Amino acid sequence: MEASDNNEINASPQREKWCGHQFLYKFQGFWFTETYLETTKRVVETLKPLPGDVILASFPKTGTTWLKAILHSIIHPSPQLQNHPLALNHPQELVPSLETNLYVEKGTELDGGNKTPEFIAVKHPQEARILATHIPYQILGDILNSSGCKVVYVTRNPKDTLVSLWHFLQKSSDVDKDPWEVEAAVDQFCRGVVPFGPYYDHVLAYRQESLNRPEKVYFLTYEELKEKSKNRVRKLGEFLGCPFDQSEKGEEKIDEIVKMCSFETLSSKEVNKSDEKSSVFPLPYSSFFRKGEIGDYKNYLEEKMIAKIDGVTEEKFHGCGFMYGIGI
Ligand code: PAP
Repeated sequence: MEASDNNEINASPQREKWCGHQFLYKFQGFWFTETYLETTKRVVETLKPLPGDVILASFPKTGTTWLKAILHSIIHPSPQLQNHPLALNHPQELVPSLETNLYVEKGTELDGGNKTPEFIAVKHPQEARILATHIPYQILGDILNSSGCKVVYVTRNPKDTLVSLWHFLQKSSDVDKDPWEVEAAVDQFCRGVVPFGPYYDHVLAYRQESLNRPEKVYFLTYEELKEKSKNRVRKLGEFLGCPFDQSEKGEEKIDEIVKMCSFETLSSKEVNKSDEKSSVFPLPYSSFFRKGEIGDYKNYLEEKMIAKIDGVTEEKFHGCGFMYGIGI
């Protein structure tokens, strides 16, 4: 870390009003809520990934819950469907997130703090723990590269990502009193002023790392996971060192994972339908499952909003040779 970054840790950060009477704070070029700014700094200061760890990185609302379910199913296969971990547990509980969950309560840091949850405590350095994060590569990259851990990054087209985020925010209590109008959401998203934003910088840095070091970072999109589910699950298995055999049995295992982790199956489980507040997040368990479709933004964004986001996508993604995010 540069000396100027250390100064930034202690200086008052730039801030901008967001919705729900909250402010977002700028740190190393990215925007955070007050809580996540603090937890992100603690992650950066204390996290030491182990060589066997798998880190699921994503911008919020791009498929994190889905990937949590898939990675858990690949790494910890369950022979029984009845007692399958995903039949009884929310994917957000099976795979904890660092800054939005584990580090929110002080003392749960992965440095052996006295509240470190049992299932996350280090048992064997080669054992795979699956941990999730929304922290940008620009901030977490050095730490990720300090160990042999593997990184899976999922992204989603910007318009569906924004619409999903907008819906998610409608569930939080303060938004009633201080709404986030769609137009303001589009404007802030395009300027990058959303939690963990700018979205575009977030995606591009992980993508670049996956191009530089494909054995370290696997990059995939929500849309290809929908359209080529079996192929992507097979590739994830290979990347994670848990390949499926080429036999009929291997195919069956992939089919089972695709089906178990589908939106239809997961969203029908009692644990995922529950309106109770989640133990890992101050929102109901059900808030992580809404529609799970490609192109739902068409039902919420006006033409001029679509054009505005597409303009930024063209400049940021297409300008870098990443031909993604428009025409979906
Ligand atoms: P997070 O980053 O806060 O953890 P994340 O899981 O990335 O959230 O995003 C939730 C989105 O994924 C929701 O999209 P929507 O608002 O457009 O519907 C949610 O419905 C969708 N989602 C959750 N699980 C699945 C799944 N198994 N398959 C497809 N989409 C899913």
